[in-house]
Amino acid sequence: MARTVFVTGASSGFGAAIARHFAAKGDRLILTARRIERLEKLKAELESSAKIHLLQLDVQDRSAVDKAMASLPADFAAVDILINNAGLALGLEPAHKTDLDDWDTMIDTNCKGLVYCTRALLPGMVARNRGHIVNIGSTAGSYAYPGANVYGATKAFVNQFSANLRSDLLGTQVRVTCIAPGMAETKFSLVRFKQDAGKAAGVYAGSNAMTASDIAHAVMYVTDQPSHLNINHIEMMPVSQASAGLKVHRKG
Ligand code: NDP
Ligand code: 8X3
Repeated sequence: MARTVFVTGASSGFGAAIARHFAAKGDRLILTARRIERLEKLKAELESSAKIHLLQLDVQDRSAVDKAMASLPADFAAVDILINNAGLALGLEPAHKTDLDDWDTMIDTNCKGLVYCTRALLPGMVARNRGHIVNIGSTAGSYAYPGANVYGATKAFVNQFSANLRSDLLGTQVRVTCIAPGMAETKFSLVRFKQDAGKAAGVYAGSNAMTASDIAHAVMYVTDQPSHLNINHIEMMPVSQASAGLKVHRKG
């Protein structure tokens, strides 16, 4: 049976790949992001295989999130799967040199936006006793690296919020999964380095990084499990990436 899937940040990267994978199964999709023209292109690509509803949505805007959910057409209103994917990193400077506005934006998007979307759709899932929330975290939420300061902290929030949701939802059939990828080649670094294409390309050069489709495969795996089974957490990295030990700064 076709599922109704709500994807945040569907205009690029993981979100667009996730949309393609669900569309290939014939699921109904609500695709959201700020850049509506990109969503329109994706809809044109996918609408031969899936029913698609687009919403221009900035997840940082709490009242816009509430209005968007209330505006869903009847055949899209009973959301089965929420993919909380919209997010970003801004900057890689040490904490004492960062732009505080960048920190605000990351917290407002990666934490508050994710919470707003979850809170808006969760009551319906609980009432129907059916649903799945898939949160896109990051290895940056578990492993510290220089310049990850607030970005990593927002993803640690995603990880713990996911675990805490499971506690609250015990006794219901609503599932929660956190998928925490390491380095994957998308527009992520272009956004982080504020459109500096050279710097962004340098992140992935020679790394054989993961692709957006790799992450979409993981999303399909967790959402295709039989209904008695909850995959709590998936951490995934390219083989070329690993946490490689603590560093010591020595005098002299
Ligand atoms: P992209 O930059 O390619 O895509 C990010 C998506 O998030 C875009 O669709 C963008 O849409 C959307 N977005 C950003 N801000 C907002 C907002 N305020 N409201 C609504 N949508 C928003 O990056 P990725 O696909 O790589 O990133 C997707 C998620 O994966 C993020 O949460 C990121 O932190 C996480 N991640 C990425 C990794 C990587 O290495 N690429 C690794 C681990 C996690 P628009 O600008 O049109 O609004
Ligand atoms: C993105 C992965 O390693 O760039 O969340 O922080 S990393």
